[in-house]
Amino acid sequence: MPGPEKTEVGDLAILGGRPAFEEPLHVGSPNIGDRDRLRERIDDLLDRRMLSNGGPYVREFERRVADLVGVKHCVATCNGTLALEIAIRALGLSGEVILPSFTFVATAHALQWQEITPVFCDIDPETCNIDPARVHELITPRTTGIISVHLWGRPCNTQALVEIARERGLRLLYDASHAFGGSHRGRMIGSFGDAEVFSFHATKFINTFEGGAILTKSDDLAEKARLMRNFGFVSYDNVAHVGTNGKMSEVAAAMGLTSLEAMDRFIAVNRANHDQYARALGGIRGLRVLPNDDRERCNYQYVVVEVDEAEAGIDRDSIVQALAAERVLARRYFHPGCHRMEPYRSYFPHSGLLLPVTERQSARVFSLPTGTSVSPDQVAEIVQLLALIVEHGEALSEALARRQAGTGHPAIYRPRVA
Ligand code: T4K
Repeated sequence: MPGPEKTEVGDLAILGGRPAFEEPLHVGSPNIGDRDRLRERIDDLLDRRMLSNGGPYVREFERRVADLVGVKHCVATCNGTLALEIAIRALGLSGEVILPSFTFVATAHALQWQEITPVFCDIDPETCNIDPARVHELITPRTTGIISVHLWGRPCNTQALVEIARERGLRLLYDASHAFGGSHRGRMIGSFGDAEVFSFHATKFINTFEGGAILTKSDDLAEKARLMRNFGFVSYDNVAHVGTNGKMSEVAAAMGLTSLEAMDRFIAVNRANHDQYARALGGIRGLRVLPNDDRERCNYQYVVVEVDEAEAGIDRDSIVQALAAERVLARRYFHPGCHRMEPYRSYFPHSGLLLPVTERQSARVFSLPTGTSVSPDQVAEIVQLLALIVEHGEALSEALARRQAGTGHPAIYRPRVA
């Protein structure tokens, strides 16, 4: 139930008012498809006693995803990180690989985990994706590939990247964790580069509880990835490759198939929320929702707001803090950039000097709750809160600064939620 409407700055929970929401609103609250259908599938897989290791639901899920993307092979995995690790290994990446720092840390960890050096590249200020013009400068004799991320589902400059990869003999892998269901230049994401990787984690708009997939048109790469996903087993007692256990379980695939059946509805809800936020926030000074290309297909699963502090009179972190007090748990994805996280911060302490756009953008953006668990009324209320926060931006900033100086607590905290 929403709380009383807030009109005065003193109504804000950060200044002592009652929180606007009784239950926290999350970024990444899962979308759940038809529960009866899911239960039927779970009963079926329990009856058949086939729970993992390439059962019929995983094979069906792979087929459905491959068909949707229009790519020959889909290799489903237990999560997106393992999909990245396997793809990196199957592609034979080694030495140094170029990637954006402005991504979830899994993109970098998937390399470092295999003792491959992640080389962080700056981003384009508008798309927040890797800037192909900067990629050139980072190529050395040790570079073997590029991992580009379709951040928040917004496609990378694939044309420029493929040219660089071709010219310099590099492999090109996309981390498409956010971009399932999207298209670019009329072609589905998942079909670009040597391979692309999706995440089907609970927080993604299509989820398999935990899950991921590698998409590729290459028979050879798909074969290698399939072997690596299952310890390298070719047959019962014949191992042809070093491998890991990256298999998707049957129950995960059952959830995935059920999610896919509701995909159009999830996208419609995401899009309605996105458009409602974009329209309403367009009227608040210093805030804007990053746009998607409406001519393309898009899952609209992230609503990303950019804050112009000079115009808004308040910085991003103070806004996020004020929202958290209202139980709106906006997220600073992907602050502060991988280069400021360990072990990368210690390995490359000065890399921020080469990443000015990353540093700037990672301090300006935040993501708002959306998905099927957020209603239009709740969106409207979040917008009202933002309007009040910005209207009293200067006063709020001063109050927060005074409080911080008094307590010594950092401005951002992770609220405890039930
Ligand atoms: N590459 C990229 C670009 C990625 O974004 C990711 C994952 C990966 C690779 C790796 O894919 P996976 O191996 O994860 O498949 C979350 C997700 O755990 C992560 O999958 C996702 N990206 C990332 C963007 O978001 P955190 O650290 O923000 O998780 P956490 O626990 O704070 O959860 C996010 C919010 O979702 C919370 O506010 C609570 C809510 N939530 C979460 C879960 C799991 C729910 O309401 N229900 C749930 O069941 O990473």
